[in-house]
Amino acid sequence: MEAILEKISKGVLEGDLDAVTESVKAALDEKVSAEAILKQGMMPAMAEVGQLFEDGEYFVPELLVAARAMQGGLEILKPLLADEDVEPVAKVVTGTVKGDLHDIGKNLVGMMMKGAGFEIIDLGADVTPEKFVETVKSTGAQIVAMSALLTTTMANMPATIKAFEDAGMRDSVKIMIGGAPVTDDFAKKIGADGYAPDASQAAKVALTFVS
Ligand code: B12
Repeated sequence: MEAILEKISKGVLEGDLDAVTESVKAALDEKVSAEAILKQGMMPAMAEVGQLFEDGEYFVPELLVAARAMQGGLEILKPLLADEDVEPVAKVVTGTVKGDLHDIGKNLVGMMMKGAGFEIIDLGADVTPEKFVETVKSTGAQIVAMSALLTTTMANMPATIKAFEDAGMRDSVKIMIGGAPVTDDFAKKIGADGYAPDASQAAKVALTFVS
């Protein structure tokens, strides 16, 4: 198991999409769980990519190919992390806030929530406050899950909450936030209803809103 997980890590680190998809498939054939592939193979590699970027050894092109390799692996794991047959417990609108293009963590949150029985309405990345509000209005979603990976775009989280207040909808929707720079303190400060540091805890927090 170690060797195949190492191959997956190396693939993400080198941005080698084919190596990642092939070794993820091989790991599943070896009966390695989707969770182990994600938590012990792909996520530590992505963290290392971030560190290399911070250290000035990687630049944006390396981030992009690593992200593409990570997304390729996630696509294969998707059906295993999200059980398609569950009756939806509530609708969740997911999106990365305005100005922010990071969507890997947000996608993972959506997959884990889907696995926990939620219906996901994904708005993608660079989502304006108005778009979040419009979508909740048109779909009747009960939960909004916002992601931000940049300290500069975190400010669009309170802006989105304000847009819900201005639309007179703040009391009819639960708003949860997350992303690497986001903290529980920040969530409390801006009046969000919930925060989670990772995707599996995000699904647990969402469940507390409906139980
Ligand atoms: C991949 C990546 C990119 C890719 C994104 C591709 C994509 N499709 O997502 C690309 C190349 C596009 C990119 C661009 C940039 N990036 Co970038 N990027 C990263 C990197 C390496 C990994 C992010 C990632 O996917 N992590 C893996 C996922 C699984 O983790 P995660 O997102 O944190 O999500 C988890 C939790 O946070 C949580 N979570 C996430 N969302 C939510 C939502 C809710 C509701 C909840 C409850 C939980 C939750 O659950 C997730 C799963 O467990 C990080 C480094 C890092 N260590 O984070 C830098 C990083 C975020 N990027 C950074 C920067 C500076 C940039 C650029 C400005 C670079 C540039 N000069 O152009 C641009 C900005 C573009 C833009 N406008 O958004 C900085 C941000 C610094 C800061 N403090 O603001 C970082 C931290 C790198 C660094 N160390 O300097 N980037």
